[in-house]
Amino acid sequence: MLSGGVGGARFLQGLLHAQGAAGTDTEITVVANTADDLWLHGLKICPDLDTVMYTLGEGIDHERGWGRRDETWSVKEELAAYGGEAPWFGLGDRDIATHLMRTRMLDAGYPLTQVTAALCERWLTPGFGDRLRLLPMSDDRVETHIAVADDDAPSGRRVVHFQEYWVGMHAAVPAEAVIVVGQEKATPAPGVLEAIETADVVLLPPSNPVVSVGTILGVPGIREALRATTAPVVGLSPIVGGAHVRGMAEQLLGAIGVEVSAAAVAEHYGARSRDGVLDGWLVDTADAELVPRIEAAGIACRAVPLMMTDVDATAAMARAALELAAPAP
Ligand code: GDP
Ligand code: FO1
Ligand code: CA
Repeated sequence: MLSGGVGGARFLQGLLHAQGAAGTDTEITVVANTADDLWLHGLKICPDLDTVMYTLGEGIDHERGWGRRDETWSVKEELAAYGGEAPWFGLGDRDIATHLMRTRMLDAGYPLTQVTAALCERWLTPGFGDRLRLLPMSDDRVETHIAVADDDAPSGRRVVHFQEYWVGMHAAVPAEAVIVVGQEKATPAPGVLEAIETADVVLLPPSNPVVSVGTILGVPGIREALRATTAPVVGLSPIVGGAHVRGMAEQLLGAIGVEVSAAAVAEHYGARSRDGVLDGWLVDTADAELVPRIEAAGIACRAVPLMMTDVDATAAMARAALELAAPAP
């Protein structure tokens, strides 16, 4: 499964619930987006890796969908009192411990893949053993930046880190361009290509098509591996009824010139038979009228309820995706 943060993590919970006890021999490899990552106060912060890790490890704050539950913000308050950088970015005291551990291991020379595995010893191993593996999409630095209009700039634009656009500016202004720094030079993290090649099925959860799934597909080699794998590749639309369910996918799809619709996102990923990666695509029942258009694009398609309102609803989505991938005999 390729994953962003909140959307991917919630889908993963549904997938595991759908597997239930019968799934004890099911192995899931999650390849998470790392282009949201940022350095702040000398700490390396990996929002999507941490959201998946905390969610599955039951340390997540459910209201926010990110960061730790039972969190306190003393360090954040003290940093703000000093006029520290990016006071708008909510660094919780418990969360900072994760960033301190990660940063120390990175400074010691461990690649992000190994750092992530070490942190998952605490968060995932107790509950999942080696059934669930969390990999960064790459150990190389890849960072999403957004160009926004700026009348004071000679070029009329300025570029901000994705986190400043989303958290600092609430995506309140249009994104004029999405620049993924380091995308072309990045290599897939160890184990990523092999997981895709040996998978029984590859799932694209309803994650952000531009800054979560898009940045993973943009790592050289990953799109090719998806096109080459014998595993069916099935995705679920993050766009329902012509709108994102949460976040800023609408603004970012606009920046890359893709219409905000369940069909346009599927066409953007493309049918495997037409130089794309998808074999199947699930849309919400609200978008049932788009099914023929998506099938005409060479992608098998079904309309099912796609709102992850609770783990049972999400499990039903996961089952529908697996069914679309391998129709029962
Ligand atoms: P992020 O990295 O924390 O932004 O999380 P993801 O990229 O994994 O997922 C964000 C995307 O999930 C957004 O584009 C939302 O539209 C989508 N999303 C969130 N909740 C739901 C849901 O219940 N159903 C569907 N279909 N999409 C959802
Ligand atoms: N999202 C916010 O909306 N506000 C925050 O203050 C915030 C802090 C934060 C700290 C650590 C972390 O791992 C994630 C954090 N997020 C925050 C979520 C982050 O912006 C995610 O990248 C987005 O949700 C999109 O993936
Ligand atoms: Ca993200």
